[in-house]
Amino acid sequence: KVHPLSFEQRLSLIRNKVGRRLLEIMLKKQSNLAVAADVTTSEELLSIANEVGPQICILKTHMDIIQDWTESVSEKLVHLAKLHHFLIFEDRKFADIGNTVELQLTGGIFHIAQWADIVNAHIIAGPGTIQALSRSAEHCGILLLAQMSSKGNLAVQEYTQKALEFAQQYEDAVFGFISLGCIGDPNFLYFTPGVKLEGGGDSLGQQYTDPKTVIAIQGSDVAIVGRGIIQSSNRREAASTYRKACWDAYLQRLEE
Ligand code: S5P
Repeated sequence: KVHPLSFEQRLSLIRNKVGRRLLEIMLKKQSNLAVAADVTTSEELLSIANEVGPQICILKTHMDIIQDWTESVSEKLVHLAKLHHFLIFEDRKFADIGNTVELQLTGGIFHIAQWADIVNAHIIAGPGTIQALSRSAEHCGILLLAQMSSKGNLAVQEYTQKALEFAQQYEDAVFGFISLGCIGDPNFLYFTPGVKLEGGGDSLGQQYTDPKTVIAIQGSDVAIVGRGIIQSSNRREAASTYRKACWDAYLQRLEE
């Protein structure tokens, strides 16, 4: 299942603009590391973005866990993203009917469509979810959840195949997947959460795999690392260690 193509070769295969911009950033920074900044204050979120910014291609946010969110937080994030050359991925996991998703994407207090480069969606509600996202956020690239990292999750077999079919139908808007590795089509990019150098898990079903397994063996393109970096006493150094481990794993995949 793991294809032999390099990121340079994939550039011409990705139809979505944001996907191509991401690949360019990855190649320039030699980074296929995304950091999940799962903290609850805007001060910490922004300081993480600044600390790990130079090492990452993506900062992944959960805006709804920030206790003091205001529009200026998103403005400052966008500023840091430009400064350090990374994309912002709001991990909202849209999962409702199209009409509701459109309101969630553009309305509320978060106005996700105004600042996120990438958003993601479950496929449980059918293609209307994707249609809504691509219509109301033309400049956002979309990732579909094809597999999950948590114990007992239902995104397996036919469900995963369905996600691939949906993506192929909306290739202008969808450029990749949340998955455990490559699920078969090199025209998409694969983003894998549940990554930690030491492996293991947490008390709520998270299951960790190391970067080398995820990228070199399972064929994922971008590793999403949260607590492995966020809970480290030196986040800058941890991000640098992870960036190198993930990029080396990508180079190793190319050699095989
Ligand atoms: O299947 C998934 C999908 C996602 S997007 N499993 C996940 O863990 N995630 C997200 O990745 C999760 O919401 C969190 O932000 C991050 C993993 O964080 P960590 O601290 O466990 O590395």
